[in-house]
Amino acid sequence: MGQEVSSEAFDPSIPPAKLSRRDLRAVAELIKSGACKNVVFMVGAGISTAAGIPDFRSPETGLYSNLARLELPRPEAVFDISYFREDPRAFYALAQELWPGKFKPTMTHVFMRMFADRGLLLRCFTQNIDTLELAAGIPRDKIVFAHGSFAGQHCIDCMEEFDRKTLEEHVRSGTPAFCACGGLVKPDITFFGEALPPEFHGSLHLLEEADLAIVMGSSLSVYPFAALPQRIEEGVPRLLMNMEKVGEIGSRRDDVAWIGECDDGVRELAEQLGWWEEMEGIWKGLRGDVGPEKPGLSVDTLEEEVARLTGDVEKSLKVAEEHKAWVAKGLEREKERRKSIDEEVYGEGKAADDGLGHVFPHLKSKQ
Ligand code: CNA
Repeated sequence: MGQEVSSEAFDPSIPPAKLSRRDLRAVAELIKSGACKNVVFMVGAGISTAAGIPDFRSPETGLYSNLARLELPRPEAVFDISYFREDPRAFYALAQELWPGKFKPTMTHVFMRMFADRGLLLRCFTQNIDTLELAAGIPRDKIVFAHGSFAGQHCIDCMEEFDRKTLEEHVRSGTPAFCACGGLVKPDITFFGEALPPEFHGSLHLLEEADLAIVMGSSLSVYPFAALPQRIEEGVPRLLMNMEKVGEIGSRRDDVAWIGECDDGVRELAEQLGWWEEMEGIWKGLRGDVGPEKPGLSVDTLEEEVARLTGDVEKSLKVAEEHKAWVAKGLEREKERRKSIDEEVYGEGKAADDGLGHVFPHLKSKQ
């Protein structure tokens, strides 16, 4: 079970203004009073760990620590557009594991849907790419996929839309898909080195309209998303439900920081709101007969997958010699492109620090 913690930056003797206390029960009371009609959620990988999808940064179980054992120059490379151009195989291995339909929404996803069902959800800003928000029944127009998602797919060169079924077949067979122009195809997930989708920037103004903000399952370490809680107006209650204290939530009078598993936190809140029975019913209905929770992505599975993909890709490149030539040419082009960006950013003859996010420094992780 979780616990409320106060922030060192805030004098806990100062009473809250909107909330009766700084705890979950007080947040539930506020919602029940009818004062919250424009609720904003800001969520990250931690809300999907209970579904079996590892987050990035949890020690041992996180995706980065798993990927670190694969032959990547660095774990983040799996989401780096420059690396993808050079070698798409690791990403395709991951895509096969994360392809929508394999995982079921968690209690936390259903909790957010309960707000949508009641007309109280202003927006759910998610960093996740697993589309479990949609699977939970949250309407598409209430979700902002801040880092893109598997919901669309395009060529990374000519940006032409690619046929979904064909990409799905490629992902399933583990063979990178190429567009008619020769460019690689990837799902519309925003990689390091790419601009965030327009829907992210176009929705930021909504944060100012929020009358309650709930942050769940994020390390708040990837910018610009990490700065969203600061855009909530002063005086509007903000609730953090996370395994660890993150960001600056706890620094304002009406901040509540609850540390624990978000599924436990939402259950507690739902019980206090009188939503629990309905919520559990929806959750069970969505799970259907899926049986026991799918285990998380194992390192072995990923390693086997990358090994298999290596074989498959080589086979398919043998059959399609022009693809091989294209990959070699693309590599050369990419090296040239990186070199000229490095020179532009760091001066002639100077290399980039780590090749991550230097094209769009604001996307670079703090870690
Ligand atoms: P992160 O940096 O991995 O942080 C996750 C946070 O959630 C950490 O603070 C954890 O302590 C916390 N956490 C983990 N499990 C739970 C839990 N059950 N209850 C409460 N808190 C928990 O992930 P962020 O989302 O902050 O980082 C942004 C990246 C992660 C985005 O670009 C995503 O695309 C990317 N990502 C997404 C997925 C997904 O779609 N499910 C999976 C892995 C990474």
